Amino acid sequence: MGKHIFRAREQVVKVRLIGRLVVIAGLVAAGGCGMMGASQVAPPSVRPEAAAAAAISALDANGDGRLDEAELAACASLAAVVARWDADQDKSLSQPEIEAGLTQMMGAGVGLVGVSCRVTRNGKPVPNVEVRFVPEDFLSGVVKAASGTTDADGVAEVAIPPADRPADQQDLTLMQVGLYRVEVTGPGVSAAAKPLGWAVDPTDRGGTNPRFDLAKDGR
Ligand SMILES: [Ca+2]
Ligand SMILES: [Ca+2]
Repeated sequence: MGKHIFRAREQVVKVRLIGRLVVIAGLVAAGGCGMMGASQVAPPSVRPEAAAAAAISALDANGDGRLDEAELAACASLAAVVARWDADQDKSLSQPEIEAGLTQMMGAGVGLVGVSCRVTRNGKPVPNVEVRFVPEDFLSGVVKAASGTTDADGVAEVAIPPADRPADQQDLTLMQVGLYRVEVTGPGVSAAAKPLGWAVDPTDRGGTNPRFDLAKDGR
């Protein structure tokens, strides 16, 4: 637990330094580092045990109780966290591993996060496309969808609708912690392309800002 808190706090410091993390709730309890946000927004009320069970139920095609590489191909956000969540290193995610990962992710106490999503094709920015982050089905109803449009640099600030943001944060682009499939739509992007995926996870040392290159899978 102490390690998880340390990692979360380290990430928080890192994110704050680049001005991306705006609201922190629950860190008083988790890390004792004091009130850091103007208002408190709780993490989404995800129940890790139920969400992990729902993920296995939906994705475990061969019924062995865990999600292997082939099964994870249907869920890009879980595929993106295998390296960190696969505790027994069998290249599969079991229900307890998913539950533990979600518990850690939500346990960081972060309500809303600023996420910059960069879209490129062969390394070049793709402007004017919409990136839509849709919560995975096993988190739907709890985690809200978020979206943004890429600028000339191919960067979209991804946010939930203003109506879902606190009154004092209407001018900030923020979204919730969670696992998302990412739909990229716009001129020149194949509508039939398989969704990408991303975990908005404040405990990920790699950060919360994804980068997608559309050429990688032939989009
Ligand atoms: Ca399986
Ligand atoms: Ca495993």
